[in-house]
Amino acid sequence: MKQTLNILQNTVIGDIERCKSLSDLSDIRVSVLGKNGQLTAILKNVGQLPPSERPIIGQLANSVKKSISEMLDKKIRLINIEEWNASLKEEVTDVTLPDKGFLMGHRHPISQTITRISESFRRLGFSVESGPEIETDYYNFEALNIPQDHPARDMHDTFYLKSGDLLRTHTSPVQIHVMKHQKPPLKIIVPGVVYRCDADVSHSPVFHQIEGLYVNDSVSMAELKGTLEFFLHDLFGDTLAVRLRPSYFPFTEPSVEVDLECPFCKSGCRVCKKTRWIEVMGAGMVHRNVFRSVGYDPDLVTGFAFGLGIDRIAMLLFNIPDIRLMYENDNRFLKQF
Ligand code: 2NM
Repeated sequence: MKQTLNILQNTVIGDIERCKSLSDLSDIRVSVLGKNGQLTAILKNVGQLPPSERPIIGQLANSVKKSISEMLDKKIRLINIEEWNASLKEEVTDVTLPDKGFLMGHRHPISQTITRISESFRRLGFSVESGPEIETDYYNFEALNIPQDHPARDMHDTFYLKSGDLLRTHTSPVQIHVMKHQKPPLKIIVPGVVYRCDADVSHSPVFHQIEGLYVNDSVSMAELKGTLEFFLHDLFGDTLAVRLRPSYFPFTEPSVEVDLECPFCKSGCRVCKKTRWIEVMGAGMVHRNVFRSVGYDPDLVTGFAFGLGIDRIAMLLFNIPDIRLMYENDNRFLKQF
């Protein structure tokens, strides 16, 4: 019996040493130490031995069991480490492989246009201001010399809120806020989003405006023309002519429409419809009533103001055919700019 145990121990230890996988090790454990295993059978039969041999064989069998079990555990740890090392070797990253590329964000053409226009006016000493998009009737209309039943209110297609407030239809209410809080001289531009209930190829219910305001003593129409000419030449190139035509706005008197010589025109131009001129902005000398509503004395201060649609300028600068493209946020569109 002693010999059987020694032979068993030696063969099993040899088997374990030669073993290459965890599943083979598991097979060995079952066939030796399992319920019907070889060593288990021997241990079961110790009771049948003559009483003098029982303790010796019993002890030997138990120590063989212990050493086989320890061998198995040791080998399992070894194989685990080997497998881990092999997988590490396999998973090594080849840093010389080309990358998959990554998607870049793009500044929206409207943001780019706002930056360019603001930079241009900053060079003339204008500072950039902003204000709320939800306004009262007073700031959006009343203070701008547009009384309750004025026909200009119809042109504005206003979105009204349940509260009685409204979504600003232009950024001029910001100029009212600024004038109410600061004394002249004042030189500001206000870029921002505005809302009108209107939508087609050239109108979006949400669009962008920049309005400008210069208030001082003895501001002249000539300064207005010089300022706008500088700005338009800066943006579109200084070979293009600028002309003013008489117009009407409730908040300015006199008022003008500003045209720029068509930058695209050679012949048969779609942009200017063969007129050679594109209407780019509105402007004028600030109305005395506007100064009165902000508490300025219209006999002491003068000023000019102007406004332009950023979306239209962006469409001209980047050659965009439909205003709605700019509000869909389709990356195929955005990444072109
Ligand atoms: C325009 C055209 C002309 C304008 C007037 C004012 C204010 F607040 F000073 F009265 N802000 N903006 C103005 C003047 C806006 O947009 C076409």
